[in-house]
Amino acid sequence: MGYTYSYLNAEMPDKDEVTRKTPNDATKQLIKKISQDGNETYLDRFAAQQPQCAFGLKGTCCRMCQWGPCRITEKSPRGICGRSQDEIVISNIIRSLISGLAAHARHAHEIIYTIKGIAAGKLNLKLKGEKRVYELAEKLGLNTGDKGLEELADNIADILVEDLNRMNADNMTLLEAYAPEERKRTWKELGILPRSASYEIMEALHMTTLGSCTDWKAIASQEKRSALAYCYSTLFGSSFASEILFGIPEPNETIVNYGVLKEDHVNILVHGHSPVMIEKVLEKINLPEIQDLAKEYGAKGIVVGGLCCTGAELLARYGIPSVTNILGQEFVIGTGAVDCVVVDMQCVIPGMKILADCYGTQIITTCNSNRIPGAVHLPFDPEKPETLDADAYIIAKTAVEAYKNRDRSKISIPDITTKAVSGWSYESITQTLGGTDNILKLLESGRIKGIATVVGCNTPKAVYEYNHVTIVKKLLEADILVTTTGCCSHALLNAGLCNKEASELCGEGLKSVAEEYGIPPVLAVGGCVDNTRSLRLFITLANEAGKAIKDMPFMFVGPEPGNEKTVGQGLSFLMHGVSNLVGFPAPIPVPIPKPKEGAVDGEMDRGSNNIADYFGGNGALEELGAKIYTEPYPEAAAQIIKMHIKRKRNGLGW
Ligand code: BF8
Repeated sequence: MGYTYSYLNAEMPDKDEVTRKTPNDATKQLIKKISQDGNETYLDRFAAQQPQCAFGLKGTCCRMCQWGPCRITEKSPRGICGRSQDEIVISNIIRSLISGLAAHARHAHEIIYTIKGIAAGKLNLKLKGEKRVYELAEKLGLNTGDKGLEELADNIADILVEDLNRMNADNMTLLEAYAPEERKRTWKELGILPRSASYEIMEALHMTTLGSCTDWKAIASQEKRSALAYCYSTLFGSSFASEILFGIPEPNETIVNYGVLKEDHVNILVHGHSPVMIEKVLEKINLPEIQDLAKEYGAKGIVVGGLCCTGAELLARYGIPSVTNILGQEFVIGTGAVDCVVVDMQCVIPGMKILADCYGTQIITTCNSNRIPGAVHLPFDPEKPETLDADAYIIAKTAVEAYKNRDRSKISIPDITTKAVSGWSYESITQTLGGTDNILKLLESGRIKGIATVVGCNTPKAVYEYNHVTIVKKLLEADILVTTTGCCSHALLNAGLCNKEASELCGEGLKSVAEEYGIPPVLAVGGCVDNTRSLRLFITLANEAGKAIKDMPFMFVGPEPGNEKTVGQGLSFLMHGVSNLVGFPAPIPVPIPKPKEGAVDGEMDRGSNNIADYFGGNGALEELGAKIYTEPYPEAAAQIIKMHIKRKRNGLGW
C-alpha cells in the first residue's frame, strides 16, 4: 500500500511497492539486503515523514519573513502581511529556481577558475578542449591573433565570469552568441533579458522578501529572467568550461551498473558534479605505487565507479563505469563492498554517510561547500591550488588503505552489469547521424518522429527509476529518439536502453535509424549541465528547418523531479519554446489538481489557480509557445508526450 494524496489526485509508493516495481534487479536485491542488515534508507525515512505537509506540497506555506510561517486556508486566504496565495506560490517557485541557479553557478565558478588557474600556470593540469576553445573564440568574436591556447581560454573564462557576475544592464554574451534570433526578439519584447546569474539571484530574493513585490506576474517575469540566466550563464558556462578543460566527449562503449564493483578489488566511487580534483585522483590511482599498495593489502586491483553527475561526466569522457544516481547512493553503500566515496559538490545526501558508517566506508570530501562531519576533508580551491597534487595523492592512498578495514561479513554485490554506449556530445550526435540536415530529413520522413530529452533527478514520491524507464520505453516504441543526462541517465543506462541492442525495443522507424547509423536509441549526453548539448541540438535543427523551436516535435521530460536545480532545467527549455512534461508534484508546476469539494464553478483544489494556469495553460503558451504538463503516471505521461509530438508534426505538415 502506498500513500494516497487525494487533493493531489495521486499516490506515492511505500517501500514494498518500490521493491516490487523498481526496474533494476540489483536495486531490489539491495533494498532487501539493507533492511535485513537492520539499516535504514530514504525509503524508511520517507515512510516516517508521512503524511507530508499539504501546505508545503501545494506551495501555500510562506516562510519569507519572521512574522510567519503563514498558511493559506479558506479561513486565512492571506498571510499576516496581506500576501495572497498567488504571490506566495510564485515566490516559493522562484526561490527554488534560484537556489538551483546558485548551485550551478558555484559549479561554473569552480570550473572556470580552474581554466584561469591553468592559464596562470598555477595548476598542474592541461587543457584538453582545444576544439571548443577555438569555436568559442570565433563565436564570441575574440581576436585570436598569435594567442596561444591557454591565453585564449583565459579570455573566454573572463567572459564566462562576466556572465556569472554582470551588474549593469548589458546583455549576456553567451546568450547573444548562442540563442536563436526569434527567441531573443521574444525575450526582449517580454522584457526578460537577464544580466547575469548573480544579479538575477539578488533581484529574485529582493522581490520576494517581506514588503517587496506583490504583483505575481512581475515575479513570474523575474522567474523567466532568472531561468535565462540559469541557462546561459551556469548551464552553458559549466558545460563549455568543462569541455575546454577536459575535452569534448566521444562515444565509447563500456559497462555500467552495480556489478562493476568487485569483491576482491578496492572499490572507489566518485560522486558529485565538478570533477576537477577527481581528474587528479584518477592520475594518482594509476601510479604503480598506488596499484602496488592495493595488492599489498590483498586486493587484485582498483575499480573506480561513478555516481550522479560526476559519474555521468567521467562515463562520457573516459568510459569509467557508472553505478547509480542520487537515490541509489545509499543502495550502493549497502553492497558493503565500497571502500571509499570521494565526493565533490551537490546531491550527496546525508543518509549516505549514515550508511557509510554502518558498512565501514570511508568518505572523502573535496569541496569546502560540501563538508560532512566525520569525513576526511581535502578541498580543492582553484585559486589556491598549490596542494592539488599532494592532496590527490593522499586521497588515492586513503581510499586504497580503506580496503583493509572492510567488514567482509557484510558484502553482497548484485551480479548485474549492463553494456552501454556513452559520450554523446552535440558534435558527436550530429556527426554520427550524418549532419543536422540529415537529422532533419530523418525527422521529416518520420523515421524519427520527434526528440525528447528525458532527464533529471529521482524522487521518493515515485517508484524509484520506474517512471524514467517506463516513459522512455514507450517513447522508443513510438519512434521518438531520446537524449538523457543526470540521474535519469543512470536509470536508462542500467536498464540497457543506452545500448545498441535496445534498438529492438523501438518502432520500425527508429530501429532502422539506430541500426543504419550504429547508435543506441537513447543517447546519454553527460551530467545535468550538459542539457545544453540537447538544447543546442534543438536550436540547430529548428534553424536548419527554418522554423521556431516551438513548432518543432521536441519535448523536455523530467519524470522524477527532486533537486531545486531541476526547476531551472525545465524552464530553460520552456523559455526556448520546448514544452515540459514533469512527473510528480514539485514546486513547479503545481500538482495535478482535484476539483474542490462542493465547488459549483469547477474550481480546483490547488495552490494557486493563476500560477497553475499560467505555466500549465495559456499564459506560458501565448508568451513562449510552450507549456508545462504535469503527469505522475508514466503510462499517461508517455501518451501526453506522443500526443504533443504528433501535434507538432501535424502543424509542420510532416
Ligand atoms: O545535477 S539529476 S539529483 S545528480 S540535480 Fe542531482 Fe538531480 Fe541527480 Fe546531478 Ni541533476
